[in-house]
Amino acid sequence: MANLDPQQQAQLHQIENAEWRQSLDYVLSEQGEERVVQLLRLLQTRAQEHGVSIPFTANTPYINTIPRQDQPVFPGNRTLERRIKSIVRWNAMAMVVRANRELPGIGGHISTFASAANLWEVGFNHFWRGRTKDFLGDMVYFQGHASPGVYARAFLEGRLTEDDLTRFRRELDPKGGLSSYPHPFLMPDFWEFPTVSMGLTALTAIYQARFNHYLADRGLRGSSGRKVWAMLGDGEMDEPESLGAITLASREKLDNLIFVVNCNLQRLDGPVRGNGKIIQELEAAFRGAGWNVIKVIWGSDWDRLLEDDDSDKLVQRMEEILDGEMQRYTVSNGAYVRGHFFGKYPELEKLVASYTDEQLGKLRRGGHDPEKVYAAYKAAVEHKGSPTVILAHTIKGYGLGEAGEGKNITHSQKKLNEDELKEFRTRFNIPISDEEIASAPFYKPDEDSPELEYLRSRRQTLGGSLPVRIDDSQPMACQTEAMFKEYYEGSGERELATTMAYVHLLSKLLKDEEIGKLIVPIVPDEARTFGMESLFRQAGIYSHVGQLYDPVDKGSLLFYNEKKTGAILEEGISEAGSLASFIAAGTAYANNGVQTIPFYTFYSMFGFQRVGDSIWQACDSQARGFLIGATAGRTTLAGEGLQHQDGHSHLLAMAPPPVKAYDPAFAYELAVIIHDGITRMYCNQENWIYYLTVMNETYLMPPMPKRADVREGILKGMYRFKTTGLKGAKAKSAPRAHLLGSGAILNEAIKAGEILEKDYGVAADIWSVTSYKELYRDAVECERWNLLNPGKKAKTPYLSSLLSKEEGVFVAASDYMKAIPAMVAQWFPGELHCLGTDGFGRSDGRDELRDFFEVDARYIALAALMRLAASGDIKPAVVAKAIADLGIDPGKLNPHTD
Ligand SMILES: Cc1ncc(C[n+]2csc(CCOP(=O)(O)OP(=O)(O)O)c2C)c(N)n1
Ligand SMILES: [Mg+2]
Repeated sequence: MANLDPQQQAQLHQIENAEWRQSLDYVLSEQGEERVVQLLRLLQTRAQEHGVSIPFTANTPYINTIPRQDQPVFPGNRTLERRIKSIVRWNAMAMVVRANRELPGIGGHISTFASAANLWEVGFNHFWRGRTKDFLGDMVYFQGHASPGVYARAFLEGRLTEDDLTRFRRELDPKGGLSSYPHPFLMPDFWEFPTVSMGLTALTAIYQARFNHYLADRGLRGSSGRKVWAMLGDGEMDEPESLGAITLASREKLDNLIFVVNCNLQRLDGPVRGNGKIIQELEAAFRGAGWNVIKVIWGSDWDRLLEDDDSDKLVQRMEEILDGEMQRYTVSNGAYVRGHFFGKYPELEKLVASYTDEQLGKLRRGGHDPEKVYAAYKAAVEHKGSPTVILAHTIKGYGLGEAGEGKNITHSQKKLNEDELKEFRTRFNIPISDEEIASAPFYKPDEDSPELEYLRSRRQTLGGSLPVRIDDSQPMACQTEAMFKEYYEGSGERELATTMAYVHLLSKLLKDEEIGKLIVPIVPDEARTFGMESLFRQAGIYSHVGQLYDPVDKGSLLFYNEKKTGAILEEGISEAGSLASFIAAGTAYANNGVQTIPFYTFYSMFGFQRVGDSIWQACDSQARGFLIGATAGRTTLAGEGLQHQDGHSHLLAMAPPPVKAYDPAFAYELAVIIHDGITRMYCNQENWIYYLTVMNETYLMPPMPKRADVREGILKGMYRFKTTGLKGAKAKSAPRAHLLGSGAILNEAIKAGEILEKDYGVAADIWSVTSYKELYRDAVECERWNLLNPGKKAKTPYLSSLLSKEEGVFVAASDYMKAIPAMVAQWFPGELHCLGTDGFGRSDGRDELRDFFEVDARYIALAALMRLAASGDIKPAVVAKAIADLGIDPGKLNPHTD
C-alpha cells in the first residue's frame, strides 16, 4: 500500500468501495434490512476493538430518507392536482398584491405559501381528515403567515367568496374581513389554532397531541385516532420553544403527532443557516430526541442521477454543499449549477453531460415534488411508536421568478408589477389574458370543471373542509353552589392561607359527581410548595403508562401516585409546557367536544411575566379556565427575594382582554370568584380566563358579611368590608378615611383602621378591593358609552356609584404596584393615595418587607393622616408626630430605586 501513488490509491479505493457496496446490496436483497443492520453493528464493534474511534453523528446522509424503490404509487391525479395547486398559488398571491395596492403598507406574505403550497396541497388532497359526525378530524396547525394559502383554497372550495378575498387584512370593513393570520378570536368558525407567534406552534401542538391521549385515558373521549399536524418554518425552529418540548413528544410516544418543517433555507432577513445545513441540524436534534425523521430533500429528477452515479461523488457533493450555496442556485441559471455544483468533480460533470442547462436549472427540490411528499406523509401517518418530523427542502418564493424567488428580500415582497404577474401567470398556466393581468383578478374555474369536482371529491372523501372550528359542547347543569357554601362561613379559630383554601376547594371540586371528572389540575413541579400533594393520591398524576416502579413513598398517605387515569398534569419544570396544556384543556370544549376545566397553579412570578405570550395565545384560542398565581404578593411571599416575589402580575394581567384578574383576601371571596368562573365559563359558556392570586400567609378567615351587596361587590371588584367602629356623635364629627386593601394586605388596612380610630380619632371604613381590573373595565366602558351617547342618561361607573356618598380621604394598599390602584383614581370622589410594592423584591421576613415597601398598617395610617392634613381635616403637626409614634424612618431605603 505504502508504495502506491495517489492515483493508484484512488483506483484501489474505488474498487474497494464497489466491492463493499455490492456486498451490502447482496445481503440486503437476499436477507433484508435487519441483517444489514446486524452486519454494520458487527463492523462497528470490530473497528472499535481495533481502537478505531467512530465519530458520533446523529445524521444520516443528505439524501431522501425514503428511497425511490420504497415510494408508494401516488394515488392522485397529478395533472389535476397541479392545476388546483397553481390556481391556489395564484389567488393567494393576488390577495396580497391587491390588498397592498388598495392600501399600501397593509402587509401580507406571498413567498412563504409559495414555498409551502405543495406541502399543503398534498395534505389537503390526501391526508388531512375533516370533521364528520363520528370523527373530530385531524388537527392542523397552519404556519401563520402562509394564511393566504388557506384562504385561497377555501375560496376554491366555496367556503369564501371573491368578495371575502378582497377583504384580506381589512377586518374593519363593515362586512368584516379575513384576519392577517390564524386567529380563532377573530374568525371563530374558521381558525382553530393561533400560530403566528413563532415557537408556540410546535409547543402547543405537542401538548395537544398528548392531551388527546389524556382525554382517552381518562375516559372523557373514545380513542380518536386523530392526528396533530404542525406545519412549521425552518427559521421558526430557532425559537427555544420550538425544540423545547420535543423530548416530551418522544417520551410519551406521540405517534399521533407529525411536524412538517418547510425548509426553504430562508427566514425573514436571509438564510437560516447560510454556512451550514438546517436540515441536517434539525435531523440531528430530532433523531437525538427520539423522533422518526423523514427527509424529503431531492425531487424525483435527482433519482436517476443518484442511481447512475457509481462514484459516490454525488452524495458527497450534496453533503458538502452549504445552504447559502443552494440558495444561490435558485437565483442562478442551469449553467451556473453545472459549473458550481457538478463541475467540482469530473465524475459529476460526466454524469450530467447529456443534460441541458435548462434541465439542470429545473432539477426540483423534494418539497416541491408531490410524489416525494406523499410518500413521506404516508410513512408518517403509518409510523408507530414515536412522533415524526418531515424535513422538506423547498424554495422560498417558488414561482415568483425575478420578483423574489430565493432572494433575500422575498419574505417581504408583496408588490408584483405587470411583467412579474405575467411571468407568474405563464409559469403556472393561469387562464388570465394580458389585458386583464394588471388588475391581478382572482381566478376560479367553473363549478363543474374537472378541477373543482376533483377538489370537492377529495375533501368529501376526507370528511369535509378544514380548518373549521365548531363548538358543539353542551353547557353543564352546574348544581355547584352547595359546594362553595362552607367557605362563606369563615374558618372559625383556624388560621388559613388563601392557598390552603384554594387547594381544599379544588380537592372538593375533583370529588364532585358532575364536574369532578372534568377538572384538569396542572402544575409545573410546585405542588408541594402550594400544599397540593394531598391531590396526588386523591386524583392521581397522569401517566399514559401508569406507574412502572414502586415509588419511594409508597407506604405513605400522600405517595407519588402516577396512573393512567390520573387527573393531574404534572408538567415538571416547564411553565411554557404547562400553559400549552392549559390551552389544550381550556379549548377542549371546541377542539375536543368536551368541556374540561383547567386549573393551572403556578408560582405567580412565573406566570404572566414568564409565559405572557402563551397566555395571549390562550386568549386568542378562546381557552377557558383558571390560572392560579400562587405564593403571590411581593411582601407576602417572604424570603425568596428578587426573582420570586411577584408585585406586578396584576399589572401584566391588565393586558389580555378576556382575563379577569382577582386578588382575593378571604376564603369566601375566593369561593365566590371560582363559583362565578365555573358558572360563567362552563354553564353560560362565556369565554373568560380567571386569574386569581393566592397567598401563603395564614390568618383567620372571617365569615362573609351577610349583606346582599357583598357577593356582587366581590365580583365587580370592591365592596365595603367594615364600617368604622366609632359610634354616634363621635363618629359623625370625626375626620373620615377609607382604607382599601387587597389580598393579604387587606389585613394591614384593617389594622391601620384600628390605629386611626384608637390613636387619632379618625373614623375609618375598610374596603376590600378584589379586582382593580374589573373596576377599571367597568369605568372605561361607562365612559365610552357616555362619550358616544350624548343627550342620553349618562351611565355611572360602579366605582363612582359605590363611593358617591362617601366623604373623606382614600388610601389604597396592595401587595402589587401602585400603578394598579392609580388606574382607577379618577373615579374616586376625593384624592386617592396609592401604596404598593414597586421595585425589586428582597429576601427577608414578611414584617421587614412590608416596612421596606411601605405597605404595612403604619404606612396606611400615615398616608390617611397625611391626606387628612392636606385637606385641612387635621393639623399637619399630627402627621409629623405620627411618623415618630409609628416608628417610621423617613431616611429609610427607597424600594423604588435602592
Ligand atoms: C415570536 C415571533 N417573532 C418574530 C416574528 C416575525 N416573523 C414572521 S415570519 C418570520 C420569518 C419566518 O421564517 P421561517 O420560519 O423560516 O418561515 P418561512 O416564511 O421561511 O416559511 C418572522 C421573523 C413572529 N411572527 N413571531
Ligand atoms: Mg424559512
